Amino acid sequence: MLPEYTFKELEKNIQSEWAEKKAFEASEGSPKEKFYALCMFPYPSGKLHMGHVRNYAIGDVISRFKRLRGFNVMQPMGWDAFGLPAENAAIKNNTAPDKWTYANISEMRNQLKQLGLAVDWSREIATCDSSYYKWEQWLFIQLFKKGLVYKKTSMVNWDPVDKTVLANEQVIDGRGWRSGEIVERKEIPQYFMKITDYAEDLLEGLDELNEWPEQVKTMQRNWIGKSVGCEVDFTLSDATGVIRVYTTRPDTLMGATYLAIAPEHKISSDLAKINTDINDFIAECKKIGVAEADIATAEKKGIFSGIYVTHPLTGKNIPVWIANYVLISYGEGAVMAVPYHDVRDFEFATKYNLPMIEVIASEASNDNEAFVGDGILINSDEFNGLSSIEAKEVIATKLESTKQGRKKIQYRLRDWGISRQRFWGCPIPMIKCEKCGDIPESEQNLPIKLPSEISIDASGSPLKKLETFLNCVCPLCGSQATRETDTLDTFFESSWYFARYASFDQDKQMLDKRANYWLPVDYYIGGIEHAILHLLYARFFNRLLYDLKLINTKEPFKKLLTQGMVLKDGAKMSKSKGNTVDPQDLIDKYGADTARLFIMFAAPAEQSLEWSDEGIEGSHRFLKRLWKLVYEFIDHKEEQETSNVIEINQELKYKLNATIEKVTDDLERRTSFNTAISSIMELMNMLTKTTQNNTVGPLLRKEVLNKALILLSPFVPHISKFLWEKINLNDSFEDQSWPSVDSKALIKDEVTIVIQVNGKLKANMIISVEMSEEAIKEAVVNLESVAKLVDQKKIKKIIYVKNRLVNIVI
Ligand code: ANZ
Ligand code: ZN
Repeated sequence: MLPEYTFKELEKNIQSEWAEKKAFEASEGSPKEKFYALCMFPYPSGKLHMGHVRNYAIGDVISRFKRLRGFNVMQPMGWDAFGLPAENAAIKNNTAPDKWTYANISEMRNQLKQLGLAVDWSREIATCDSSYYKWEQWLFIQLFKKGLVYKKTSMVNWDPVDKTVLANEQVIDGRGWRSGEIVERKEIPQYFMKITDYAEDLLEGLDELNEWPEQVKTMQRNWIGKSVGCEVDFTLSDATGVIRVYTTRPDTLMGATYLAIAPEHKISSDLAKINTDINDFIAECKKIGVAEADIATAEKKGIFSGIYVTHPLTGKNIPVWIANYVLISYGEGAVMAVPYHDVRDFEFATKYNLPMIEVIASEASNDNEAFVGDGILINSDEFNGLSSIEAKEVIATKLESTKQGRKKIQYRLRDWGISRQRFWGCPIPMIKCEKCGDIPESEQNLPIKLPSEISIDASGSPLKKLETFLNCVCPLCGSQATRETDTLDTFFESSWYFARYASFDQDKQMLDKRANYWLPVDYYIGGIEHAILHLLYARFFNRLLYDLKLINTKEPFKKLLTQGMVLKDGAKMSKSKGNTVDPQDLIDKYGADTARLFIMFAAPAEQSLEWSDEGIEGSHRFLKRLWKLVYEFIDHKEEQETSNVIEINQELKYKLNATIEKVTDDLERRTSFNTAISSIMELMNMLTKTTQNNTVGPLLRKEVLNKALILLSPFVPHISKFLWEKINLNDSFEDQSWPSVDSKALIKDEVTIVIQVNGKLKANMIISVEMSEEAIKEAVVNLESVAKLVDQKKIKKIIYVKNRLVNIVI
């Protein structure tokens, strides 16, 4: 009798067994090669969503596959637990952010466990735990001492009603999310990390990441934005100083007819003090906002500054304009304008009637638009006739020799502002002393703990009012001092958690030698939305840790997979669209194995996945058929084992081994999970058929079932283990390894060849691979269907392509 597939009870029992056996705890002492599989850790919002399920299902398939392949696998899990949503929820529900967060963590942990992930839960970390953030406070201090963390003033969003700083996400259409009031800009001192020191290394490192998607590497390259050019000094005509510009086109220097400087340039602000027109113009520019995209699309506007500079090569005077299209934050905040060859300068010069000189000859050039390409220099005196490439070199060298310029490499990447004026984050371990200034807390006082169970309201961080937190003693002079109340950007925590999993219980130092054993992460899986910031910061931190000699590899993630989105009715599944499917409902109704199978089968991992109820049903049906197939075998096992059906079905044996080969390649090299699953499904179909028409013996039947269950187990671990152990009563599934291919079985004894007459297909014939060419040709011409068509005497020649075709030419 066929027992029911009671997935709920079955999955629960198996999960308890894994927990009892500590089946997935990783150790460093194994003689096996290590494999570190990691999924981006979740923010504990309280409930798992389908995107999480997809992410963790993929990671789990990879880690289980690698375990079966004989690797010493570590797959850890933790919580990216600081951040704004906890603060907002705390304000809304009148609770403390830590309570809210820890309650969510325990709920989500339960849900994750129901998915049956092969996770080493003993290594779980939560970034809001002081045993974790103690070490980033320690790191902050080391970096501060090395000058890699520094303080400068910078702009924030200020809500004038709630009197608090707002995060960018809290500014909606220019207004505060709670007050609805127009947000103001305010300059306050903040801490920055010198990621720009690592720009070149972060760029070069990308070339070695050959297991990363090209798309992600391109996004990182663009973000770093390297440009090779030259800075040029233009002397003020009253000789009181210079204006330095950055250009990537020194070859066009003879075409520079004016300079354009940013409204925020020092010279602009100095002039604003004595000239009201300039002052008004600058005030107007500030309204556009500081986003580069806004500046690029805004109408070009400017005002003549009244001052002139001397052209370094011609000695002529050229005017200086203040222009809204020049960014203060890039290069020198000043541009040498070459209207004939630059789109923005052309638009500006046309509007304000400024002169243009054509200096790069081209057939394509005309007077209605800028010609921005390379070419041969004209109107450039001694440089005439040089190509742009030559002229870049020659002019730069000339400027260097007269000390009026120098070659320079420029990056778009800016230093990373890490201060947040929020409560629910890692306290910045700095102290403000009236005598000594900003100094780091002494290391033995770490961690600086965030006070717990503090309720918060909308009026900003409660740390500013908490005497017990604020008051401290200056570690340098011993006088009364106050603590920094800003906390760290939560990207700080997620930039090194992958290393901490290896040294999760180390309380004497940040990382120990176990980090060197496990790092780099061999396989990292997460959403494409983290392609730039998280992955760049993590690569940056990894280099900082490398330079502090805490780890000995530079890159954190060897292979990267960015999974696609989960869609429903063509739109991204999201709370705001109200089209979510709750993973919990799915698990309750069909079990984790069905959910995992559907998610892995419905689409290639990197593409978006369209939700489908029929797809879920289909996956569930497949598991029920598998269940039946195994029980039918078990029920008749004894009679089969004593029967004398001994025929070996060559075709099934071939299919089994071809499937093993395909699934292995799909998982190992192609990262193609859905095709792996469909080939196992085909194998199961063939087994069903051969069983029904009684053309498979018991030994092969058992072999196919056993091996297919192992192939399926990374996807559907519960049912696979359960059924496998039903077949092999005295063995444990956890001791099994991935099946290897019997290459002999992949040599087909018989092949089908096609038969052509004058190149046209006429028939098929099955031949034994051992038949000689002569014998095949003879058999073909004697074939009834061929004999009807061809008079043997008229045959001119017979062409034979081995194991493929016979072509009769008449
Ligand atoms: C003269 C010139 C002539 C330029 C020409 C271009 C074409 P990338 O490649 O992105 O690095 N530039 C420099 N600083 C700027 C700033 N703060 N705001 C706006 N534009 C600025 O861009 C470098 C080019 O952008 C520089 O080369 C400069 O214009 C402009 F036919 O200098 B060029
Ligand atoms: Zn002091």
